[in-house]
Amino acid sequence: MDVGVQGSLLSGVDESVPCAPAGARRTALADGAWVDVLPGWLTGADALFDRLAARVPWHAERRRMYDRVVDVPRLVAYYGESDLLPDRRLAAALSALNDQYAAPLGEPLATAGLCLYRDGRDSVAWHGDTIGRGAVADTVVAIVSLGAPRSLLLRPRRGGRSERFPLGSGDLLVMGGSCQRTWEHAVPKTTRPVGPRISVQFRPRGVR
Ligand SMILES: O=C(O)CCC(=O)C(=O)O
Repeated sequence: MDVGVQGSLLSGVDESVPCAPAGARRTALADGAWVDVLPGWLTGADALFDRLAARVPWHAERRRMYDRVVDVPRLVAYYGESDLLPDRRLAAALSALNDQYAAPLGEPLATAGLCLYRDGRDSVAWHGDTIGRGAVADTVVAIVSLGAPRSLLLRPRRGGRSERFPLGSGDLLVMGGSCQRTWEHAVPKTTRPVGPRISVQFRPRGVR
């Protein structure tokens, strides 16, 4: 028997292969953008969180902000399309997502960006994934959230009210259509005492 499966059965953690997220609920946003949400899509999410927290070569980044260089408030790791993902459940998740989204998108999700938010002081500022296809054409970015709950916010670039999507461990959120070029997303800081969260973002080749 597969040692990993045996281990997960013994520990009572359900690490079954995720199904294509056909039951995700789609919210149509303005300007041709949409968001699919499927709470609790990935079972065994806390066990996966623990493995990724320990195993992934997390690193800090620094960015120029005007005349200063500042720490990016989260740890990151990136797996390109020919890199081995750090856990086979991520490979299974990617495959299940492609069962759902690759055909309408016309290409597979291929890369995985990982962020580790150590606590509520870590965040990602308003942005769209506008490198590559996301700048000029519709695309898909699928996010699996692991660990502590945080909210992902979306706001239209042309102005207007933001939409809040609370994400818990194992939840799936997929941004599609024109979302990357007509809307921006962020995970704001919070003063609430929250534990660490890992976000796994699957994207098509070239989209960042
Ligand atoms: O934390 C998240 O789920 C979003 C991360 C994100 O938007 C990014 O890293 O570009």
